[in-house]
Amino acid sequence: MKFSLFSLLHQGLTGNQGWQPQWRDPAPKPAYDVIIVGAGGHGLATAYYLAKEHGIRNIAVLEKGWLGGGNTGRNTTIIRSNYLWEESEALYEHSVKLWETLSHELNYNVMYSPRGVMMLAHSVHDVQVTKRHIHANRLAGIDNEWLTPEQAQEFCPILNISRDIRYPILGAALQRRGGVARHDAVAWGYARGADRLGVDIIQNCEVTAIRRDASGRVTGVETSRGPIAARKIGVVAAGHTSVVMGMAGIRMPLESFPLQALVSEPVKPVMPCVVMSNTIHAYMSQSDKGELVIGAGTDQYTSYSQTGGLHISQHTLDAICELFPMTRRLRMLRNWGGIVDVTPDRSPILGQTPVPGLFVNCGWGTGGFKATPGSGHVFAATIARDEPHPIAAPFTLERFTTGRLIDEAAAAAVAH
Ligand code: FAD
Ligand code: PYC
Repeated sequence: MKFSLFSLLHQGLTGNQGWQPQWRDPAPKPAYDVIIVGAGGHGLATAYYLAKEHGIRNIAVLEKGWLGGGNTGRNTTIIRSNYLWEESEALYEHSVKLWETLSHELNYNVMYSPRGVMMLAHSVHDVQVTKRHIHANRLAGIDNEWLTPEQAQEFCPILNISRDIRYPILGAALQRRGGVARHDAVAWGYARGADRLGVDIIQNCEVTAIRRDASGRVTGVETSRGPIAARKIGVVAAGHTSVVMGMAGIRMPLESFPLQALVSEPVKPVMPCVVMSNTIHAYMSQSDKGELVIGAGTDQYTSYSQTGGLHISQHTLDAICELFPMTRRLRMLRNWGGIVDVTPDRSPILGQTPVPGLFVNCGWGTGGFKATPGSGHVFAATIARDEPHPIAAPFTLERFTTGRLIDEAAAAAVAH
């Protein structure tokens, strides 16, 4: 694969939708040890760690579109580990720790910026739930602290803490180690690292069927570029997991929803941190280019449309103008959507499946960008060893039959 450092993909947050850098994809080999379906951050990170930490280098990452053109290139890049349950704390904190050294690991600046993520409380219920998360996090050694409205405004001076607004701010949780990163750099950093270790990344190659032998074990895939054999297959196709897993006869406990975001015209630095409000369906940060990066809740209806309903963005902008009155005169530059696949408990599914040789990594819903390094790291170990990595073990598909769910609806922090 050839590309220049500056010919990064530009989609969603970075604009110029559909523009692609020029390079030559390798021709698919007849057989691979592992095929990863989906060249988003999670698929690329999985391939990178398989090659780097497990010595498996005969890998293909198959992508129906272009590298990082799915949710990885469309998200608002919030990183944090302030989840409620121990299982999730372990998974997301593993990821935050990897973020802290990722630029060095990949020798590529992913622009991880731990500028603090503040989550607002607007009702008594919000205050109770938020404080419960803070206590749980602190017990697990994860930083999270309660701020009064005045302290919240001190941390983010453009925040409106007037008591007269529709949803007054009663306080906030602050995770100082939370922050943002540059999404396309993450995709390209992992792609470049995997490519150097011998991984084939093949774009415009849609997986259309999963092949199995008489015993039921996977033997490869059919693609828009012909059949490709493989001993193991990892499906990492966010938003479309049900479609791909259906090819192996597995019905997934997932629903796909559009999730939207938008950016303003660039302005001088006004927003020093990330602020999220689940209750009024809006969150905001500022990119290094100066654009205010604004996100909404999910659409109410399932859909594979990468646009979403305009009324959702309208509602979000109403909320943003109330929370940050100085934004009222700003123009919006672009909006876009991605398709997120959501599980009943809002936690991901990570691990083996009933089909021998078939692995799945999905269900990150509105919150998988932050998990990219950790998810790839533990999923690679699971594929390589044919047993769940200890951090991934609670997130298997079986929890939907055993009932051992990991309910992170509140920690998702994005309205569903
Ligand atoms: P993707 O990047 O979507 O990669 C999956 C790939 O699979 C795609 O490129 C797709 O083309 C490919 N694929 C699908 N079907 C096939 C097939 N049949 N054959 C071959 N390839 C196939 N998370 C956060 O943590 N913080 C945030 O601030 C945040 N904000 C978000 C804002 C928006 C607007 C959206 C949409 C999502 C947001 N998320 C956020 C969620 C996050 O983006 C995702 O959870 C994460 O990026 C998923 O990464 P992935 O690599 O699994 O998926
Ligand atoms: O999971 O932190 C998150 C998030 C923020 C915006 C979308 N998802």
